[in-house]
Amino acid sequence: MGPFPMTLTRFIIERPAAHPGAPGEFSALMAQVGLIGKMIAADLRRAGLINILGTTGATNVQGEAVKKLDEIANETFVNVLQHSGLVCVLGSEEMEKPLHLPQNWPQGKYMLLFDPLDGSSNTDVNMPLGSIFSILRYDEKAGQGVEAALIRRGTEQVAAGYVMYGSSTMLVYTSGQGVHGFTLDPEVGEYVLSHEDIRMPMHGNVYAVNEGNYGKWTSGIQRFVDDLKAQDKAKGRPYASRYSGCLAADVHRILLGGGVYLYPGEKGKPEGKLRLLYEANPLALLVHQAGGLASTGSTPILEVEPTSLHQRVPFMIGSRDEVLLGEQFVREEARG
Ligand code: FBP
Repeated sequence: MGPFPMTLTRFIIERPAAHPGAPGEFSALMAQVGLIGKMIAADLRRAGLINILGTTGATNVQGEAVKKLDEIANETFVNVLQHSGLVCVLGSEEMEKPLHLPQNWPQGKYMLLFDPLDGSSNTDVNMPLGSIFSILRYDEKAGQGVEAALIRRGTEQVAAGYVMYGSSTMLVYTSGQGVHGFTLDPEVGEYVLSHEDIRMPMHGNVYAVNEGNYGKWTSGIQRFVDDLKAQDKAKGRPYASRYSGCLAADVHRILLGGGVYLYPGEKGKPEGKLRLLYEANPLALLVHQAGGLASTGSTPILEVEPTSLHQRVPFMIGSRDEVLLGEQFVREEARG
């Protein structure tokens, strides 16, 4: 028999220094996040067979039609974490208000912000999907309530990551000491270390953006994307366009191979589409830990002072060279 596999739980327990708070609690929490990923992956694999495609008929706080799979994924997060005893507050893309879990108080030291199913336009067409999560330590500012406790800068995250539902299911996370990827072994039902200490290339050759919105962008972003598409072999251009419709999947590709993903602001909608607390912040922490950058175009995402649970933010993330170039085009536009 070969070497005993490095499972997610073993990895965390064997690296206590690399994990926040009591390693036991943190590894238990990550094991719960892993369980959520397994349960959602199982639903996705059978989605077309068990009548869970399509919409519920409801509209969420984002004003989007709720997919049945969005609801199932959200319920899976809530059900697993409320019985964990580890998490006392939850904030989700699918829930207008945070969910306080008094039954987990005061022993539950953590709070979780999450996008239960990222890539909603892919749910019914068997394309990649993800779940994105951000872990904070509970710290209620006197009298400010649980919502205020959740609305924190990205630099205050103790851990973050995503589960990606692609040809294989992968859990990728950081707790501030590097970025590590685990592949779910369907035979054993365990996450096994497959990508230790991921380092993002400083420079890539792919870009991911919905170019259908080109006409809505400001000139700085238009010129940035034009530059990436220029016919200029000497400058390693044109870049290849790779946009999957799933942020987690596009960031996963860029984390491993370099490049840039952007969802910019638009004329009349400068805040863009993506949500700061449970999409941009967790992915920004990951990418920074892997040597990349994440920006609004002018401000590092992790330094954006949040004001509300579901606030949106213009988003640019990826290899250092590409994000710095994107910021340069935005600055030049601002200089006029
Ligand atoms: P959801 O979390 O609602 O899926 O929204 C995020 C997202 O689907 C990203 O995964 C993706 O990159 C982007 O929005 C796609 O948006 P658009 O369809 O406007 O290009």
